[in-house]
Amino acid sequence: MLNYNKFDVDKIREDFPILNREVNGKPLIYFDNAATSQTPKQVIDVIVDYYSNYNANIHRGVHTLSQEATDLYEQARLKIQKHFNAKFNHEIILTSGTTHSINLIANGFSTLLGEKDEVLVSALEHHSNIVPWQMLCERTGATLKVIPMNENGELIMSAYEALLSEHTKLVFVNHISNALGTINPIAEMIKKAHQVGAAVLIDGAQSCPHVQPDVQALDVDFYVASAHKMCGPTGIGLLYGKEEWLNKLPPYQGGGEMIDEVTFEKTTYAGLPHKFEAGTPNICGGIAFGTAVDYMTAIGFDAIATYEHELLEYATDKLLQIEGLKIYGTAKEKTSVISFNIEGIHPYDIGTILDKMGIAVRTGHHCAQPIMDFYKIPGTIRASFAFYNTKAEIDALVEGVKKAKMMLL
Ligand code: 7TS
Repeated sequence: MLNYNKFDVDKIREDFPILNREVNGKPLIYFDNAATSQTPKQVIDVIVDYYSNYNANIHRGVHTLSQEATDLYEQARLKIQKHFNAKFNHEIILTSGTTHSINLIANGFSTLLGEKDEVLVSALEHHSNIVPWQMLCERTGATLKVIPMNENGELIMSAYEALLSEHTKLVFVNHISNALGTINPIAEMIKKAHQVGAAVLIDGAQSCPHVQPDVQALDVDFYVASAHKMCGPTGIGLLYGKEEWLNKLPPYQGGGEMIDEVTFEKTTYAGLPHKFEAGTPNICGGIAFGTAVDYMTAIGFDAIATYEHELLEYATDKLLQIEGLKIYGTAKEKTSVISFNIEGIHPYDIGTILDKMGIAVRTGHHCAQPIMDFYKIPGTIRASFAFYNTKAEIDALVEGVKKAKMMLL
């Protein structure tokens, strides 16, 4: 087990081989962490070990390799259960990621909603927490309503309360906005939804790299996330669901692993979590997800949050000194994401010049077009920081933006 007694960014950076590479002849500065985080060697080692030593299909072989792989996969589920403080191990469904998890729930609710029902989505959502619900509404005739936001990028709680009624069956909101970094008041929102009998799905894709959610304390019905944003591999993520809800929902995909008995007349389904895990899963990814959780826990989520907040304040202050630079998303509660534009310059042009300097940022609408429409902009430049970034890298970003501005104006 790792032991990081004191938060030491130089020591942490040694865990990330990719941070040693150059891009366009310059040391890589990676500020696209909200899209995907980098992978520490502890996680890479587990992936290499899996394919080198015990690659086998799980839950079905009596042979040693299959048993070893099954044990490690199920141990990973236990680690994830503990991390999110789920009451039961079988409430953790391993999926291919946030998008898969949301679609699984949206599909399940097709059987539970009707024309009089309403579902609420926040104005701050990623497309993957909008489109599956629109598809659900098309299938069921239910109505999708939007919880509005203010100029700072905060949800308007009085409007949320006004939208809630006995018709509201589901509320879906992200814990943290990927485009603006806003931390939403989800505990309060869950409580209010439950008062009218609505279930709540929290999209934790952007929160899990920064905080450790306690699903029981939150009393949330569904919580979803992707491993690749929290130091794990792509193609694996989780759906936490309360046991009673998961029992109520039908399976999403049919196939091997999710059945109890199959005949041509009738098939009965397996219990949780297997009912929702058809086919051969991402075995190596699941095991490595467990290691990523171990890794971040060893660094410490409190230490991560404190350090990243320091980076956020430092970068906000420095960037705002650049004339013509505007930050979108100025919520009081905010994580280490800065979306900005420079007057008169297209975000894409700045992003391209920064890349020439080895600095990776994301430009565009960040799969959150309604937010861009709200601000009447085509997109932003987004710098998103992780616990392995440094103030020196932020200085380089600020200098890079200044240079780009000079070149383009
Ligand atoms: N929800 C939120 C809030 C996200 O930020 C993302 C990905 C997703 C859902 C989808 O996650 P996936 O792992 O299933 O793809 N966000 C981003 C981003 O901000 N830039 O690239 C991907």
